[in-house]
Amino acid sequence: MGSGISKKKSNIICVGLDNSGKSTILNKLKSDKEQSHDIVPTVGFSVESFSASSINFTVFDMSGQGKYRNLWEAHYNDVDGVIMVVDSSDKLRIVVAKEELENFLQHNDIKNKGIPILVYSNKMDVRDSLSPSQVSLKLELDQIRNKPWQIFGSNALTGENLGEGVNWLAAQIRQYRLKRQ
Ligand code: G3D
Repeated sequence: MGSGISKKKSNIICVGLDNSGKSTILNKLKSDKEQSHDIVPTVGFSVESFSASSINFTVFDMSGQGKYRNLWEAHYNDVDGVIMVVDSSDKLRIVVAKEELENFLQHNDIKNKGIPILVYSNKMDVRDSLSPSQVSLKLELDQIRNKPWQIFGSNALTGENLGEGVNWLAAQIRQYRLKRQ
């Protein structure tokens, strides 16, 4: 039974403003053989597939460009988990990131689902960047009532803490599935 669950494909969407580090994170999370060394800048929308923690992830990588919004909103109805990437060194645009997260959480296809939200407080290596608890306060994560969430400080360049985050997400998705069976 366990393997049946872990083999089921999960749809993870990755959200975050442009330049937050989404492409770098996704490339790091891919297995070494799949890893592309030329990171292609995110242009609006791309679909990435990779596996981690025995769960297959399909990732919709979105940029902050509004014109692609309808395209990625179409994938909201079968989403199992969310990765939100925040640039912890960009203290100005974290306000915009908060608005994006708020809008996302209020979306009809999302608001009543208990899907897990993983937040990477990325670029923690940058001097004077915000700590994960500061980012958590700015994003008002404690206002999220009906979804499990967790924030991890990450450095996408070295990969530090990326695995921890994804393991948390994978465990949450398994629990969510078990609850609904
Ligand atoms: P995006 O896909 O969200 O738009 P990218 O973001 O993955 O393209 O990353 C944007 C820039 O931030 C890249 O730099 C990338 O190397 C850098 N970056 C990503 N994660 C980290 C991190 O954890 N620490 C630091 N210091 N930099 C990071 P360039 O210079 O290629 O634009």
